[in-house]
Order: sequence, then C-alpha cells, then structure tokens
Amino acid sequence: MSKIKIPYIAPSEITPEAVWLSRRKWLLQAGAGVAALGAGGLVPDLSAWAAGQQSSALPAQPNPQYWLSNKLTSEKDVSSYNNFYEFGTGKTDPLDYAGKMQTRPWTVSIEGEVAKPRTFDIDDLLKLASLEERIYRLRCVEAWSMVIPWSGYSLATLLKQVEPTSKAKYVEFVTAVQPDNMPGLGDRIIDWPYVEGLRIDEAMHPLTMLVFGVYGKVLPNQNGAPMRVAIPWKYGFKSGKSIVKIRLLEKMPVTSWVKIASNEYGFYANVNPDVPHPRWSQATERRIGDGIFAPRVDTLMFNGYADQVASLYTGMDLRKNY
Ligand SMILES: Nc1nc2c(c(=O)[nH]1)N[C@H]1C(S)=C(S)[C@@H](COP(=O)(O)O)O[C@H]1N2
Ligand SMILES: [Mo]
Repeated sequence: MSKIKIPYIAPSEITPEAVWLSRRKWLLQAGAGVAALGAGGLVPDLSAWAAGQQSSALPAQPNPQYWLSNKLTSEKDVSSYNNFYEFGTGKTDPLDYAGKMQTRPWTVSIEGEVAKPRTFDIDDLLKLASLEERIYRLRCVEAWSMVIPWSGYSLATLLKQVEPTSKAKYVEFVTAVQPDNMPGLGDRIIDWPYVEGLRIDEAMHPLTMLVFGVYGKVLPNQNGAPMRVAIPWKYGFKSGKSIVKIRLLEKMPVTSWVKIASNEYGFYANVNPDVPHPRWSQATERRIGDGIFAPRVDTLMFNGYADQVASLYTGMDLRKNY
C-alpha cells in the first residue's frame, strides 16, 4: 500500500462530545416544541433519535493513518438518515424500526474456501484485535455523502484467522434475516437476505474495515449492529450491515443490487465521477448536514482513496466493470 499522508486536523473541525451533548439537549427541546405545535411535518421528529442515545461507549484508539481533515457529519445525521431496507426504504425507517432487531446472542460464521471454517461469537470478534477509530468518507450511489468516525479493525485481520485457500477469489457478506423484527422484509424489492461481496484483494486491503462502533459508541442498530463492513472507496451499498455470514468463494457472487438491476449496479461499484448511473450523474454529491441549498461538491475518483486503491484495478476498463 502506498504511503498515506496524514493531514493535520484543526481542532475546530472536530466536534467534541460536550458540543454534542449541548446540541442534543437543544434538539430535544426543539423536538418537544415542534411536537407541541403539531408541526412535525416541517421539522423532522428527533425524539426517536434522542431516545436511542443511551448506547454504550466503545473505546477505540484513533488511527492517524486513516484520518481525514473533512468536517464530520453530525452523529445525529449518521444515525438518523440511513439506508437499511430490511426496515423499510424511507431514510428514517431504520431509526424508527431497527430498535427491535436482536443483536445478542449473535454469531458470524465464516465458511467456504478456507482452511479453518469457524463460527465466531460477536463478543469474541470484538476482542480479536484492538479497536481503531478511523474517519471514512461514505458516498451513497444516490449522490449524497457523509464523513463518519467508525470503530473497528481491518477485515483482513479476521480473514487471516480462517486461512483462505488458493481458490478463494471472492468474499460474500450475508446480512441477518429476522422476520419478526424487520418490517421491511415484506417488501420484495430485495430477495432477502441482503448479499454483498468483494474480490479477495479488495477484502484483504487494509482500508476494508469491520465496524463495531461509531462516534465512540456501540453501533446503533440502524447503522448495522452488531457488525458491518465499511469499504470507503465504493458506493455505500457495498458495505453490508448486520452480517451473520462471510463466505469465501471461487466464483463471483451474485450480489443483491446486481440481481435487482445489473444494468444500473455493478459488482465493483467503485465511486467514479466519470461513470454516471444510467439515470443520474455521479459527478457531484450533496453532503448530508450542509443543507439542501448548499453547493454540491465534486465527487472524487475512488471517493478520494485513489492513492491507496487505484492499483487494484490496473488494466481494468472501469466503464465496463462499474
Ligand atoms: N443489510 C443491508 N446493508 C446495507 C443496506 C441495506 O439496505 N441493507 N444499505 C446500504 C446502503 S445503500 C448504504 S448507503 C449504507 C448506509 O450506511 P449507513 O446507514 O450506516 O450510513 O449501508 C449499506 N448497507
Ligand atoms: Mo447507498
């Protein structure tokens, strides 16, 4: 991997916990006021978000190798504006409905082309390596973006434990299915479970992260508790949530969005401003939290991670392999 430049982050760019807390109080008051006025349609009702704020601390050591100077997306936006279709297709459906998902007991089985297949208890995975806090960009295929402080460690750390065989060319991630707790499963948009995948070299790349926490706390359910992946140079849909199974395969898996519309969503899904989605441009993005009137910003090749990952795709036609 090429050397990563570590930019200096002005303290003003980082939102300290104290500011969070006071802002949270303000939001609570604002939420209550709005509810009293019956104007819920104009301002989002934040009471569900505020109620979910008791999630416990999850200490993680900041890793300056994976730090960005961009302003962080607020914790509120990170955990109230979500895509998690198992709970519905609306942006606040995950916040409103994911609370019922059971995240203990929870196991993650790793199978397929590995010398040592194994089922891990989630609490053992949490202890497998020391947790690092990394700031990653997230770029949704819907052309909005966030900057998020995740806690976890590289997926490679886990994969090395099970010893992938020489036939392991791809990695598949399978999300949990809890029919009683996931009201979105009734929508047949996706042939559940939600399945995503990577090529083995992408999965072993140190940027590919297993995530257990965000903003220094245990992942809220709506963000993919108890464990999800984060692959920051790819469109957000590649980063599967609430994973129960990881399969190492010889053949490329048919992932959920490829199955739905392979002309619109490819297996690679690398962020690429030069390759438009058939129905919209990917050249610019809207940063969540900037407000709808703020100017859009340019989308960066590989979401800004070209120095680290471009070499994975040498010689590939990225227009064909979208
Ligand atoms: N299981 C599952 N994982 C998923 C999704 C989903 O619907 N189901 N949505 C994806 C999409 S489209 C995006 S943009 C990211 C959003 O992650 P966040 O809500 O934590 O920001 O999750 C991805 N992972
Ligand atoms: Mo997305």
